[in-house]
Amino acid sequence: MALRLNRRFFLAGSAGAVASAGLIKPGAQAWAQDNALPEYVNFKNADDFIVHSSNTIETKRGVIGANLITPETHLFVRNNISPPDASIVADRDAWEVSFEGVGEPRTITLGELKRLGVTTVASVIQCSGNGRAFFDYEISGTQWQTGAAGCLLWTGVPLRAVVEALGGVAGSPSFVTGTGGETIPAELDVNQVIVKRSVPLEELDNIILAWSVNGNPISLAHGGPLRMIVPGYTGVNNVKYIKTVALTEEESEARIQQSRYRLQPVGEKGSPEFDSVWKMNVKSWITGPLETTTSGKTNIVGVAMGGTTGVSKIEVSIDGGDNWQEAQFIGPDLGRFAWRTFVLPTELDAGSYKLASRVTDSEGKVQPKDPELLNNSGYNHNGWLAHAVDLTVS
Ligand SMILES: Nc1nc2c(c(=O)[nH]1)N[C@H]1C(S)=C(S)[C@@H](COP(=O)(O)O)O[C@H]1N2
Ligand SMILES: [Mo]
Repeated sequence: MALRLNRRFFLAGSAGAVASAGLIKPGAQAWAQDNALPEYVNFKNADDFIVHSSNTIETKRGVIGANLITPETHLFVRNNISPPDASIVADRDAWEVSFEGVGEPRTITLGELKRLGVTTVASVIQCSGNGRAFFDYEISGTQWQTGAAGCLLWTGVPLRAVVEALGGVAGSPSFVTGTGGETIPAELDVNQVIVKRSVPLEELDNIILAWSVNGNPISLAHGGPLRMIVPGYTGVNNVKYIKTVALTEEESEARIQQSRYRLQPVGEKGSPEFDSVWKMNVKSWITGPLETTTSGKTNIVGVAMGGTTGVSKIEVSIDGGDNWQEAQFIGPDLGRFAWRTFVLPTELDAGSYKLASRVTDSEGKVQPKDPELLNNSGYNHNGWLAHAVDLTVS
């Protein structure tokens, strides 16, 4: 089953396009077909993942279970371009980051950054395209289901502290623009492939430059030695291997900002006139049981998030949304950027069920039945119906 799906996704999806652009090495096709993991993520277990391509690796739905914190070993992987060489994590403290748009612009090593301040934030990292497979129209790009998301504890220096140490904000910028440290092959047009994302300046007090995740140095796969975390914003805004942080008047000129990750209507091309994919939205999904189980006592579990707000209520339906029961959040609330896990303890007789979940955020916003915004590239799907699970109990 997994093999068949992967093959279909590979043939129909983005991997082919990326391969033909020369961004992944030959052999990527083999990875996609036998579900083996590429070398740079060899600390993960292939059985936990759906390998769409060597740079596009989805966590299987059930793997998240009722776990509040996602270990790095279980986190999905997405690289728009091949990651840098592993040598960049050999001497982490020597990694250099340039700061621009501040009173005293300069380059700082990670070793020095570690002395400027430290904090920890629990934040969901979720690809903008998570749930793309659930739109009912055809969309090119990775057919992510639920597994391009995790919730992790990121530790690093608040960007505000760095800016203050460098003489404060210069001029009147509107954006924080972060650039990734990948080496771009000389034959490629830098603007077309560089990961250079801008987010509104109002995030200056939320952003951290993180060197550690869940208590360990961040792996190369997830952006080590240093990653810009923009809590509550979709994956692409959380730039890995952060090399330059600039406070800018304009949004990044790169294609990844100008025309990609835009919420244009179906059939239209992405451009700056449409909203950028920034804040995540209210969303939940069930992580178990999936497909089949035996009758008797069972825990229906899943994850629920507000995006940038807390959550206040979670409901579960076993009949496809006709009737709802209130479920319980599990464990501590790690703040508005984290997700919460939930459980509905129940007893199921043999039969067919359609399990759905619906979260309400702390401002009273209810997860919609259908995706909030139909858009050409299939971003931000948060509809509860398409995320429902068909379960057979025997
Ligand atoms: N430097 C850099 N940062 C990046 C990317 C990238 O290709 N290069 N991909 C982005 C995208 S699209 C996503 S979804 C997340 C994936 O993060 P993960 O691989 O740690 O799960 O990283 C984002 N940050
Ligand atoms: Mo992404």
